[in-house]
Amino acid sequence: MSHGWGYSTHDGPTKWADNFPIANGPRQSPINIVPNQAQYDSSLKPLKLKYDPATSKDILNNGHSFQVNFEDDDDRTILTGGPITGVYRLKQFHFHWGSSDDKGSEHTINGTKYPCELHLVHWNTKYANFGEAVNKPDGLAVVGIFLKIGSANPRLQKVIDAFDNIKAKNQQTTFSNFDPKNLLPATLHYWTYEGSLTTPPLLESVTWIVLKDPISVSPVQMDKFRSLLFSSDEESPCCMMDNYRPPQPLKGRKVRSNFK
Ligand code: E5Z
Ligand code: ZN
Repeated sequence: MSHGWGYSTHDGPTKWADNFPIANGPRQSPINIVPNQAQYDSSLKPLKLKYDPATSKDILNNGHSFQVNFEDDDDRTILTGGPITGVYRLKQFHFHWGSSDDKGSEHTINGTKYPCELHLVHWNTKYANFGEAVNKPDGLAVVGIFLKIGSANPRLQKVIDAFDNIKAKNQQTTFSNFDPKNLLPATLHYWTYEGSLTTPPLLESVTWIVLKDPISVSPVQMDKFRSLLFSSDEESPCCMMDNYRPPQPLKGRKVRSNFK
């Protein structure tokens, strides 16, 4: 793995520790969640998401996934409550998915994978900016949402319709007036634990908030995710899929839930 990292045999998750030794650290993500071993915690607050669609900025193929970026220079789009203290601003959201609909999520439930997982990435405003927060133990809060195969999700269509313009690595286009609140399931029951980024540099800075209820996505919509490319326009085309890290050892951490 001489340059960068990816999801192939030569540069994938089993190789990441060569360049990022924290890959074997005490609080790595994702994990397998065993609901029967999670502890209900009545002191956990409801999640509060205050999202302003005017803060959505652009959509980018970063060569590992695609992400929608948000203006994060004020408190228009924030996460509070849940397991966190203070105010966390939304920086971006992105997805992880498989080469077929029987795999693709990062977190698993009792060893079972969903076809796709959405990550809403927020940073703690006790730090000056995302870059300052990203390596702090309480720096980030990521809300993870599973996607399950079902009817086509009209709330994903605007994202999918942008794929024509970001097919290859490093392509970017404006993405305005999108409300990520529309991507949340109806109920916000969650599991929470202390973890890490699931991609290099695998920093142990994430309070994970994994929602119990999935949102829907159709097989045709999932196929459109797989039409994106890992590769740049200068390289031979390589479809973006299986861009997930497998579950990592729990190492004595506790998983809590806000529901029984
Ligand atoms: N999949 S995820 O939600 O866990 C996630 C969320 C955000 C990132 C990665 C995965 C992310 N990556 C870039 C990290 C970064 O933001 O900017 N790091 C820069 C500082 C650094 C090496 C420190 N680089 N050491
Ligand atoms: Zn992610």
